[in-house]
Amino acid sequence: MKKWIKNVTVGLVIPSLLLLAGCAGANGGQKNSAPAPSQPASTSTSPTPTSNGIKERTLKAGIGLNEDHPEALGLKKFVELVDKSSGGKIKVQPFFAATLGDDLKMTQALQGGTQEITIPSTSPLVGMIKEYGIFDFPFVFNNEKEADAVLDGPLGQKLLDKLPAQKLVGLAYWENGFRNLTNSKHAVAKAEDFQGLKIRTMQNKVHLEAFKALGANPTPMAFSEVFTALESKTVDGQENPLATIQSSKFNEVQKYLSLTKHVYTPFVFLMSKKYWDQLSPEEQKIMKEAAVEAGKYQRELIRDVNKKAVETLKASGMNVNEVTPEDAAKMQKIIKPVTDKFAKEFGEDLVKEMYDEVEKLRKK
Ligand code: KDG
Repeated sequence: MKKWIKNVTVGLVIPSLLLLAGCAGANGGQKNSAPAPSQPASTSTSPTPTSNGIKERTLKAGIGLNEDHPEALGLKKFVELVDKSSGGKIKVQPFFAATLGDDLKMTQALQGGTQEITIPSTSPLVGMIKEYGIFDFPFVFNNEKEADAVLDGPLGQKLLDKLPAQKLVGLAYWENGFRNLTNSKHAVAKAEDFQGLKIRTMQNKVHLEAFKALGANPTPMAFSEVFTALESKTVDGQENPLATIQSSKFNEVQKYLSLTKHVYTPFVFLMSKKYWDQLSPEEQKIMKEAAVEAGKYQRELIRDVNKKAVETLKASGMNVNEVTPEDAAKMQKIIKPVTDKFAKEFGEDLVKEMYDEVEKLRKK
């Protein structure tokens, strides 16, 4: 090869390889990569392009939970990381406690391009991406490790890959966690104890039908309305992870906490696809890396909070009860016709893949 051709080839190939390596590295330990970085759209409203592909930008990120919840602290970490790796050029403004709207409203704002980031539970997204409903099946995971392995593995990625068709980009899974029941009437330890209880559920048909099968009277409602509904006794109870029960002060309006751990809910870190497509590959890498990194921090934090929460909630006057594995198995049996029905709707192969993966993990 003539020397000048060789030099040009090396000059072109090496930077491209470095860029590709950088993007692959952007996935961190998680395999849930975002779609391939795309070129910035010419319509970008953001000013001052710089030589390293990072523009000055301001983004809005909203969540439904309070500012002291680990999800909020994870979001604050994301803000810091993005600020640092963009050299102070990209500013993310965080909004807590549903000030920008509930999970559904914010996700729709992302689709419309009027908000850039939200981190909802996967459950309210089921109307858009039905397959996310598999994570609403009760008693699938025994612990957080199993959930991490499935979410950060091929199945979690398969579901993230469905988001761009809905004008969304998923950058990482964070943890909402195992949900537990609270109510103002009585302790719930057995399947029969659900009978007649008016329970607020997320806006999700698996949750709705599962609680109906148990004999409860479920009402779907946005999270931001739950405290008032409990306080005014419009509903008797609700179900959420311990960190949320504590942060949202449900203990002030609920006497009984039953450690049902009936389902594990993931959070999914979403960005508006409209906005993502305006970002340079360097900016996309910054976002992806920060979402994954902040997610690792958030998972650790929430697990720590959950460990201490039972004692704190007890000390605040809540009556706390456990549910035996035998009683949990009875509840699961009652709900089985519901999950069988939804498995057909969401994809039996996908459901099988989830259970097979969990089985494999348990054999390790
Ligand atoms: O910010 C996330 C919350 O809005 C949310 O998803 C809470 O699990 C939740 C629920 O019960 O609605």
